[in-house]
Amino acid sequence: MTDATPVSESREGAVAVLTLQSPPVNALGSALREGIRAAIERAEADPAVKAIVLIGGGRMFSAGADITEFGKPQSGIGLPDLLNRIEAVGKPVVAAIHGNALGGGLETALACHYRVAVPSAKVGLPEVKLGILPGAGGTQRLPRIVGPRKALEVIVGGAPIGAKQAAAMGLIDDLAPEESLRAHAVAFAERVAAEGRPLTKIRDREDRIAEGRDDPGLFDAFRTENARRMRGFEAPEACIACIEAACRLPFEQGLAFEREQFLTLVSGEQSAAQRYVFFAERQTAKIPDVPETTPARPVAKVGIIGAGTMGGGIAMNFLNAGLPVTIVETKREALDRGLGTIRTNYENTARKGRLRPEDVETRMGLLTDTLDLDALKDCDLIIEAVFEDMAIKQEIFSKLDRIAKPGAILASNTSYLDIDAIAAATGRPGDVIGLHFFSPANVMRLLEVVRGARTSQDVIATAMQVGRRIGKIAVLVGVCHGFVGNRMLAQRQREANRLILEGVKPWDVDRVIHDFGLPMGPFAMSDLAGLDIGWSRETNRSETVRDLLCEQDRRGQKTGAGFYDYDAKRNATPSPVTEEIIATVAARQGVAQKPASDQEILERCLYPMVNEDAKILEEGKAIRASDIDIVWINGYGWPVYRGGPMFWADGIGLRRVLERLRAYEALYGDAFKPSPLLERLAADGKGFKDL
Ligand code: 3H9
Repeated sequence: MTDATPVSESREGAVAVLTLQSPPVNALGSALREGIRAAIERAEADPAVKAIVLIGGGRMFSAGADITEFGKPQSGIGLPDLLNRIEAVGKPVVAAIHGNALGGGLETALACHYRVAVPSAKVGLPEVKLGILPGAGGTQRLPRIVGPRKALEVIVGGAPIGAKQAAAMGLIDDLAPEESLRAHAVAFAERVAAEGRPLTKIRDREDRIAEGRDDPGLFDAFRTENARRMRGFEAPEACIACIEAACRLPFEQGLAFEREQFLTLVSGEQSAAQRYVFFAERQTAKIPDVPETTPARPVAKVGIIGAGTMGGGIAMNFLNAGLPVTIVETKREALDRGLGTIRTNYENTARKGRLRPEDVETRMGLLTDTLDLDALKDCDLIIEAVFEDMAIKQEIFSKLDRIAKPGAILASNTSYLDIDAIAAATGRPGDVIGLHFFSPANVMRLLEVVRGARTSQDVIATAMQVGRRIGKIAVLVGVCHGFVGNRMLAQRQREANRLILEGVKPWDVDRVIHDFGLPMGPFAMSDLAGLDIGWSRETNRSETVRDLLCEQDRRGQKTGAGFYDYDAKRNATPSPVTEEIIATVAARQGVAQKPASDQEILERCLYPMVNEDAKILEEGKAIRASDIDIVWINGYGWPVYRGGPMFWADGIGLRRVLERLRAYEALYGDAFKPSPLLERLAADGKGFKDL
């Protein structure tokens, strides 16, 4: 056994066992590829070897190609050639899979003659999420083994599937007991060698792809069904075209087609952006002054104050993760309403087949409801989710200071208030932190973890870990109005409001933002959220467009009208009433009417956000530019194929962004005043990526 090489070779009787040793994920970089080739060729040449088992050392079989190698010159054998080489071996080659076999990892397994896996293993072709496609034969081999319909789901969907499901599809030949994969795979290999079974090469199979030849319409049907989630992305269409080619062309020609498509995508802007996002997401966990070794506090019991939309949604995250939750309200009716909503949400999910009916009860069984704040005394983490009112929050935190056990983490879900002022209401500011969930809190992946001036390091470490435990992408931010995400949103909203007063139609602003790739524009979003958030008749000043819309009970989708008119199915149409209201406000304020091109709309909405990002970085309210990108991708639907606002601005070039900001500053004043950081980077010909 030689451990220093990326592939260790050992022998079990007549079976050569080749173990991939490239931690942490056995990414198929050049050294590992060369290692596999050499080991395979040795085993093939050795007459004493009758069969070969390829198995992953460490946590998994393989996470696929080494993503860091993309865009660099290739060294050593390429993955497609290596896999053709494996497939051509004249002895049975068996892939033994545990952990993950993803992307090139699964493609490697598909080039083997047999696949054995433990039930907990996951297999998949997630390349589409990196803006590419399986480029080592995956689009040609998978349809030949599972049929084009399933291949479309796996390749275009990109989600991994469990080994049992994969076995049911015929993708896995045999399931092994969890604890004895290696022995099981060796026995399997011995058996097939002894039986002299013909080697099954997936490339030779024609039976499953017949479906695609007999019913070529299935591809267009898939395109139509999935148009919405594929909107704006280049890779999904290329994946579909390759699977279509698999059904149409001989294997080698199909491979050549796949290669061509792969090379186009991998050198394109979308894939560069999506690969950047992959690494950026993983960066968020790294906090310079809170090392990964910081001991976290145990969190076994959670308390939530407020059973409204946010409180209920937050509670569901913890229930889903199997943590008991105590939820507190001031009035019985509010509590019952909140609990009813949680139950309905679970029941709807169960009805759609995404949750087992018995799990609804298990999750509800973890929930305790109470009107008594004292019931939170033994909670490890308490999250306050009441109205955005500093006085109320301070009162709650001063009560919590008396009630909560020592060491409990006291968190606020405020979306913009000062965490330090909230912490000051307690005698333990080190235990206080912000946990800003995004609505709907049980769905949205973003969690802004807001560190106060005195929040202690272990509280930060615990909050980040808890975030991951409940499936969120946790991003650490500092205290400022609106933190990172909403602070940027405010910039866009201000400009969007100014544009409509100048006579640009709200639907034109929305169209430009939607076409850019966001799920909806600012006015459609306001209608969805409700225009009356923070508005009341008592305090109404009849000044803004929103004031006038709300006065007429145009409060958004829920009242059937807002900026848009809505039909019973909530389809939106532009409203002449809104146009009149806007014209009235513009006339009152004396706003000069002027048209704006789509380019101007886009720049005026998005460049101030980029400028604000630079200020956020200067003030140290975010650790790194990529964290800001992750906030906007996961909290606001920024298109991942554009890599986040900072990445996007770097792509345009900060000199150009600066030039446009200055031009708008001359027209509109300070709102566009470039930040010193942006000026400095532009002057040096640098980007945010260089920070
Ligand atoms: C492909 O295969 C193309 C082929 O079709 C065609 C080729 C011609 N490469 O996520 P983690 C790093 S494309 C390089 O924290 P987990 C990761 O950055 C590939 N590095 O672990 C991290 O580094 P650090 C298709 C990789 O247990 C460390 O490994 N495959 C790769 O939470 C640990 O990762 C995929 O898209 C990689 N392929 O999750 C799968 N993968 O410690 C991508 C990981 O410095 N990978 N790293 O921050 C994953 O989805 C997850 O890593 C996995 C494990 C689920 C496997």
